[in-house]
Amino acid sequence: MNRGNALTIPFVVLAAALLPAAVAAAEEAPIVINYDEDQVPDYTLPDPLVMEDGTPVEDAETWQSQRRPEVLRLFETYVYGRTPEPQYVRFEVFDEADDALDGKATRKQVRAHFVEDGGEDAPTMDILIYLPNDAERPVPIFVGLNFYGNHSIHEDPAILLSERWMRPSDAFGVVDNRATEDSRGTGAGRWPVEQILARGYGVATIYCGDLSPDTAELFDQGVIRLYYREGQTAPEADEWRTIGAWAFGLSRAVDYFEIDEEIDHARVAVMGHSRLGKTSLWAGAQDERFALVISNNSGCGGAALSRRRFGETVRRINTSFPHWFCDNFDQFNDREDELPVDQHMLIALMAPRPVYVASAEEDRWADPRGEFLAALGADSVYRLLGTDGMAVDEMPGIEEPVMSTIGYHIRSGRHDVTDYDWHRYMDFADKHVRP
Ligand code: GTR
Repeated sequence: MNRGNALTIPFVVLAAALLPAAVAAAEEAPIVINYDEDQVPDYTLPDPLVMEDGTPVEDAETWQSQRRPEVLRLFETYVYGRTPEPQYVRFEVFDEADDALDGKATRKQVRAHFVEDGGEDAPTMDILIYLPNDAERPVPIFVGLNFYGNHSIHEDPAILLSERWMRPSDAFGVVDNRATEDSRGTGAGRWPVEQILARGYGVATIYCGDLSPDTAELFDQGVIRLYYREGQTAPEADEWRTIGAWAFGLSRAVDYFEIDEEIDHARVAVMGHSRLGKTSLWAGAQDERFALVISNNSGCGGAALSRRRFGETVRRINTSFPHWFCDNFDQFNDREDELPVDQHMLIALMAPRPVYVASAEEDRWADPRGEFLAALGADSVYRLLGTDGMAVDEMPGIEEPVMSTIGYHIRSGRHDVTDYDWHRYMDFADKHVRP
């Protein structure tokens, strides 16, 4: 660990000096959560097709060479933080079995090493992969991060039980921040592995905590600390935090897919739920090797428009999860209208690749309408690039999926990933990625 203790003293003094003012300010303005559509403030979205200096973007070339890099830089600087170029990655296939899941699948477990001789404490990332045995090679694949370890997504006893730090959870069999044997398969409801294989896709997953533990105290103890300058003890205001580190891991998984001849690295779909859906969008925005990007109930800081301030708000998310976004994002607490971007522009960064946004009716915290409007708000960029954009201009009804290049559905039920969601993602992939 390269934390310089001497450096922490001035920060402590500074924090002590600032604390009373910060506490007073927080007391003055309680965080208000709005669930009333009539109370959504008037707002104007920044136009994805107008440069910061006011120049209109009128052709695909200008989007690709000028506006797209500009928008990406704005998200890096003000929302998610800059991600460093990977310095060292080595893959070790530590498990390979062609008779997994009653002979239906080939299972691989691959460890990515991020330091040459890191010793036991070095951060590593384990990719769990299932490929359908009866599908032609190379096989297209869905990849996504999971919340409680690779062993939580299926009961297959051969999956290595994660030994990494985890958020406490009785339901997921986590005791003293570590997974136990009881944890196996506890997240399987969100990962219908056999159904995905039956439709001819592979599926790969990584525990997000391998990259960055999901807590403000330890978040830099995965890959982030590896990229600190000498003496640096925290990311700068425009540097990556947890969401950036998680997205980095997804890109490293694609690095592996590129060298595994059984996997079709030109047909990789990235899927994520909730905080990990924010991450799949950020990964897809930065890394154009993802052929399809899926956001499942990603909400604030994901697919939902920040300016609507419906459900979770920028201030609320930065207060509850100070380690997710870069520190510059705090400037927009209660000042969403001053953001140089909104989340429709994040979705536009996927263009012209297919992107799918999914909401759930009861998931008001994530603002389903705001998720739909952000997807719709990317339409002008998708059309400029010659695609059909989003086929509707009004929010569709419950379980009426839209399957244009920008896809969308809202299903009944709560904040979750269901078989309904997965089958729509596969329908969408059948149509756009594997026609
Ligand atoms: C909530 C958070 C949301 C969403 C969710 C999740 O507590 O406010 O932004 O990310 O967690 O990841 O399940």
